[in-house]
Amino acid sequence: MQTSILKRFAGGFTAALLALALTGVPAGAAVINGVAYTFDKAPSTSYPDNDLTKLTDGVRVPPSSTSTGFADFVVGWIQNPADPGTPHPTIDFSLGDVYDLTSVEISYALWPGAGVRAPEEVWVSFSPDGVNFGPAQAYTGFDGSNHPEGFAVFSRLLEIDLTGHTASFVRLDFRQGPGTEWGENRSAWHMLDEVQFTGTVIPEPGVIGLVFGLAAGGLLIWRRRKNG
Ligand SMILES: [Ca+2]
Repeated sequence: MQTSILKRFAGGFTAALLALALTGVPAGAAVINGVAYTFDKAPSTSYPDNDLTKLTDGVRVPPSSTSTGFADFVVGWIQNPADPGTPHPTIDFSLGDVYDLTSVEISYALWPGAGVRAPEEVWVSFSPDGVNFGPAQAYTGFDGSNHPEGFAVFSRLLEIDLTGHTASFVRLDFRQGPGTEWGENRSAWHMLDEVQFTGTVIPEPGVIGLVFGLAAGGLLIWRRRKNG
């Protein structure tokens, strides 16, 4: 009986280690559902997000040779050519719980023929309360080049490693590239169609207490049965 419990425990532990080794993702890390978000600046009325659902509905731009229907999938902010430094959309995501984060996958929409290219970088910062955010870290790696098969509209993914960060709120602050000419990473627009976070929920102290309490209770019953 005792050996069988130990074996089962060792088996579970080995499986968790194996999952970590195979995927690089800690066992228990999963896509975070129910994420809500807000913008600091309203998107263009041509590419709005009135219900605040476009970035979390799991739907991305289907690659197409025409732009028909493109606006249904994307949220877009147009740059002011006279002041190309602004506006940069800043988006605050509320994860709904405290998470040990693994990654964020940003899907950015592209329509190179119409000046919709990639951001230059995104500044990522974290908060426990949605008010006080830590220092932002800049991430690059966006690719604003044309689609290899020549589609007019499509989207690309940038996955950012967030391991080591614990937060309930994450801020993404998009930035445009430097220079004076539009290019692959100097877009007339910032357009996004999906943002997905992955992480492991951190149980609240009350829940941890409950789990330990149940485990202790189980041990007590087992001992009583063994001795009885
Ligand atoms: Ca979407």
